[in-house]
Amino acid sequence: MKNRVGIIGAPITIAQPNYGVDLGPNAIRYAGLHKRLDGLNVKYEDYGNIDIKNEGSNEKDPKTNLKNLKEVTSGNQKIADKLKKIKSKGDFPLILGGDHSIAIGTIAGLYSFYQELGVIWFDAHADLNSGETSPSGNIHGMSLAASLGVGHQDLTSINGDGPKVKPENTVIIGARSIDEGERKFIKEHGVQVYTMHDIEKRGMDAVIKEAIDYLRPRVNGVHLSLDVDGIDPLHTPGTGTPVDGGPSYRETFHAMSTLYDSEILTSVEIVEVNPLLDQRNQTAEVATDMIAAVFGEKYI
Ligand code: NNH
Ligand code: MN
Ligand code: MN
Ligand code: MN
Repeated sequence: MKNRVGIIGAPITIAQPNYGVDLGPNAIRYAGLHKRLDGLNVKYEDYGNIDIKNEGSNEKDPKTNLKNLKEVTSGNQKIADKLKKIKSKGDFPLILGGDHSIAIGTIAGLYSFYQELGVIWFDAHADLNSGETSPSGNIHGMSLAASLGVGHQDLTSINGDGPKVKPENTVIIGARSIDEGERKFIKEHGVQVYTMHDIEKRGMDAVIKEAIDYLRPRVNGVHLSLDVDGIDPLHTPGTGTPVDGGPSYRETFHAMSTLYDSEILTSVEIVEVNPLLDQRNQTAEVATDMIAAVFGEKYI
């Protein structure tokens, strides 16, 4: 990584029901993020946390089936603006969530710099719901759809109307909890999805290499959006919607390490670390290990 890394905390919590995910950025810092980057000789600037107001009614709006739309929109607007600022300085963005709705803001901000942005969405979920399909009304389950231009207009028009990323430039890895409407979305829009079935059958090494080879000729930048619930909850229990049967610590570390070697990434975000649901900050520690791997940490 030749550029300086620009670290931003993005503590949105009200796009999902559990409080505490706003503490994720600091939990990752306490787990030793700066030291790890120092150890790798990675230069960075930590811009601290964006000031987010996490106050909403937490009620589903009967018209839209969305919770806290206004507040989630304004928080993501701030994130998009901040992204544009640090990208203009030439920084490599590293965004610490916060719930996964923050991807709407980061990807919208990145769109100003990459019209052919590739996205690697590492997650137990597909986050391809909208008000029409969501079983929960939680916007963190809609962030990839919104970035693809599908969903409420307020969410799809941050930093300009319409899609910020194309379905054919989007790869989901680790999915194992996909809602009915999301299945339809995947079929209709042709998003590339590697479920746990593919990982089990072919191995993480083959899957991550195929994802890299698929994206490389198509895009001019790649954003990694790493939802810690993508990792098996044996390793990352401190997250709001854990799903059993995910990639192990080892498989995930290997995927991150392979992404580093590929030199394909232009931004990284890690989301859904919730220290209030955790044991001794272990989820933030695993998150920090994965960040270290993606910035070049090796076993030897
Ligand atoms: N699919 C469910 C929903 O839309 C759960 C989403 N939860 C997540 N996504 N943590 O990554 O409500
Ligand atoms: Mn997610
Ligand atoms: Mn998830
Ligand atoms: Mn450790």
